[in-house]
Amino acid sequence: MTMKHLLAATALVALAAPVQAQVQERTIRISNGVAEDHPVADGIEAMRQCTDERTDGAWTLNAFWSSALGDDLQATQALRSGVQEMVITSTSPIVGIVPELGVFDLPFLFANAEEADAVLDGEFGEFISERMLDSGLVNLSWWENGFRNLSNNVRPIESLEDFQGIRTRVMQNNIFLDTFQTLGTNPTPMAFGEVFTALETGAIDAQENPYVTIDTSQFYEVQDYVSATQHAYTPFLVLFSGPIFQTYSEEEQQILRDCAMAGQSVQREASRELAGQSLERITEAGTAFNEISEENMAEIRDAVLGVYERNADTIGQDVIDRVQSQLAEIRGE
Ligand code: KDG
Repeated sequence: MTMKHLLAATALVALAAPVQAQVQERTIRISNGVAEDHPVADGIEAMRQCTDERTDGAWTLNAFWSSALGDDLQATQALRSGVQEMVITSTSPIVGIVPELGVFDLPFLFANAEEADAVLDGEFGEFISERMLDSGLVNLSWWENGFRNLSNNVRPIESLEDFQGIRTRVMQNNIFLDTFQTLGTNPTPMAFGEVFTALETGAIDAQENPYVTIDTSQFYEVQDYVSATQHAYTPFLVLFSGPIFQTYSEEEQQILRDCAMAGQSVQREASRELAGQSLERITEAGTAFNEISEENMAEIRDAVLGVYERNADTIGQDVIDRVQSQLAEIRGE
């Protein structure tokens, strides 16, 4: 090789090097409490296809299921200290870290999934994600967990009275604790990974989750009744470790954000499609399902109105006002 060729080759390498350095080999571990057949897996698969394309296969996304890497709270703390990359968790188990997230635990906040999408994908979702940055958490996207419904082994829940005395697992979250105490149940906070066994052994009578989770975590096998209480919509956060995020190049950070959004549409669609099928599977397995009359739902809604006021200081009254004003706008009020 002549000197001229050598210089040309060196210049090429020099030119190529910074580009190369923008995207490095990465292994990203994703912790999930839900099981592998939950629609979150569809979202992760879409995200993986996207990162494969954008990084030319330089990234490996490894998903762990059924709390194999610890419960949601432990996994989220591991993100904050920079020892793990990702967790997909419901907002509720981590309100101790970001109290503003408690806004999504308020009973009957959203009337339907369209409202939830509009709020989460709009100004309010952005505002909450920004608040999370201070806690070392980067929310890449809002995915769907779904409307939550109560299942139990005592009786079908058809009215406010029916909640009385039922030993109910709630998430580790004071707002859920307040809601279910107010409804008259006997609530016990517990991590998601312990719920199946607690139901199976009879340590508790009830739990509350979307149909998709009742199906994919097989709670229906150890529950006699599922009632359409639809009492809360607690979204999924697609969280990335703040300390690790900072070590990624700008291009890599953008890939993460774009690919989590690519996963969002697939995950939400899969979740909505599966909800009906899940309910069918639950009832086919012999678990009785019931809706609640409009009149009785109104009574249940009224009973928990005080939860908003009692938890306003913790969540922040400004945060509650903000979401309610966005909802009023969406509802054309
Ligand atoms: O990891 C799965 C959980 O984040 C989610 O399903 C939480 O809804 C939840 C529950 O009941 O704990």
